[in-house]
Amino acid sequence: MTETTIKWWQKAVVYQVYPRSFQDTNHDGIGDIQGIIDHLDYLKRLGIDVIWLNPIYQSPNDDNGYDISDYQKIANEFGTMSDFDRLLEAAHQRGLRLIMDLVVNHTSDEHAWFKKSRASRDNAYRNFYFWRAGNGEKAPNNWDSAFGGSAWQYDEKTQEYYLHTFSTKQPDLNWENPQLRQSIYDMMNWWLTKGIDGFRMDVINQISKRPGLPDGPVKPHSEFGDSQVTNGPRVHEFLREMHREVLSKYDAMTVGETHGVTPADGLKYAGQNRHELDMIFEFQHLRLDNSQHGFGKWSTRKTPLVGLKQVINEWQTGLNGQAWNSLFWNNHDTPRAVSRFGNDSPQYRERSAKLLATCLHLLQGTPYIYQGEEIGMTNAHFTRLTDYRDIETLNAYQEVVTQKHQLSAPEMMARIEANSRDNSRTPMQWDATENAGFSETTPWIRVNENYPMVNVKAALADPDSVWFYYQKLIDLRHDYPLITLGDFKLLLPDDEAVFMYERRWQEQTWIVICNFTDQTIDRELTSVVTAQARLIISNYQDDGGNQLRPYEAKVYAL
Ligand code: TEU
Ligand code: CA
Repeated sequence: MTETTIKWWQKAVVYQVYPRSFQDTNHDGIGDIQGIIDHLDYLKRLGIDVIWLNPIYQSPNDDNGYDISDYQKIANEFGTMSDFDRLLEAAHQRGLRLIMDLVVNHTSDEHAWFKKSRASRDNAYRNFYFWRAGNGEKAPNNWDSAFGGSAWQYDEKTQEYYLHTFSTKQPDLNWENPQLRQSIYDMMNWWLTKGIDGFRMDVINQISKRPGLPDGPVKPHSEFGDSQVTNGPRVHEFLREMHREVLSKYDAMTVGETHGVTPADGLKYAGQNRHELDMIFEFQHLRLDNSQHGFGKWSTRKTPLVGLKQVINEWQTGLNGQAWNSLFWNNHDTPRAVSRFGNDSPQYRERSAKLLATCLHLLQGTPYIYQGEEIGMTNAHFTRLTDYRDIETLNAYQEVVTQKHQLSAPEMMARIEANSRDNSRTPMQWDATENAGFSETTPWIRVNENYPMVNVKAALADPDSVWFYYQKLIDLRHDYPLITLGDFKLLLPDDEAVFMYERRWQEQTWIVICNFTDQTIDRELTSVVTAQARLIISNYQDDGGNQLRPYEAKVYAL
């Protein structure tokens, strides 16, 4: 790849907006489209190129918009289609692109297709979904749902079960059915013709189910089997068809959300000549702190740095020159990066937030910033279950504590505090006024209590803030092709404290050095960092040489 052949999305920085929690303008406690329009200049000033919106379609909100009842309507609480059109135009006027969430593994059970599907055993929409007879008194197979319990729901009306790999209100679409596929492509063409710039595709590697829907291996601590719906036999065929029927006609970007993939899978989904997707979100780097005792994400372990470096190394080198990485520490399904990988104590919050930003934004790939990350927003640290809203969190508590008595309430609350998706869904902290300037009324979910300290207004008043550091990193990416194109080489792979790597492009070499601990440590750097090396960016005011101070990050051009 050279500077002239690269695509616009390879040079871009994406900012993820979770509309429900971004800015409320009509005083109902819920963020809305007007709230996004009001902050476009803010985003432009930060320097980002693309906005990704979490779902804003009509939805009964069983899973905050990931249960869509009409793909071509905007949810009332967010506004109208003409509000959306104004947003798109206002973004484009500022040179910002806008991509939408595409949720086509499932719909809401309130979608017109499902209502018809469920009405009788022999209707034109029956095969838009998976309907099966029970296995005696039991569900058709042993698959579990991501939100707990069986992935099958019995429906009285026609006395069959339907498949839902997420909540019971999110029936899985049957991609084996060509009519369903065509309906999806029509809808995608409709949005792209409207002028949107691409899609983030929800659980897109789950759309091809294994033929015959066989039982999966039973999971530890569970009566259910793994649904084994990822990377099914026809997924690449479907994606290529989608490319042919839709994506090939536009200059749009696509990023697939793909749990359970390796770099080898990444080459298939996002390989340059594969005609599938432009890039994918992989999750190996977010799985390293999972429970080792069958509780999945519900754990309080810390991510081991050596493992993290290994995973990132595999993706950086494995895709280099053949496919394209997406780079992210957090999103609306994860804890906040600074709380998870850094240190959210008042002493180190800003320093470690900048460290994480440095480490990520100097990698090869397209970086994604999740709203609030640019001011170092932290986990919510809620202590009461009633403060949580997320269906995954609430279901997990019921299952683990109330039904199965696997963990005590305080044990599970600690795990929820560390991992709940609500950690990243608390309202955006704009200023120190009530409700953090998000809303004039009580928000749909509690504001993080640290908003008087951690907010945009305070960040913009401080030239040394996390915010200005992100702005500088984004500028650097736009100015130096090395950041976009350079080869990656991991240095000190076994060092448990320092994440150090090299980027090389043409005649240039840069070195990135990040101390992931709260200790001052000594590393012999003079053999790598030559005397003429120029310091490009650092999160300390001066250069401490071989002394790496707590959470110090620095980048040199050799
Ligand atoms: O997430 C897919 C997914 O697998 C997650 O739900 C995951 O199981 C969980 O968050 C890990 O803790 C996507 C969306 O990003 C998520 O918000 C939706 O709930 C889900 O799909 C269903 O649409
Ligand atoms: Ca509102």
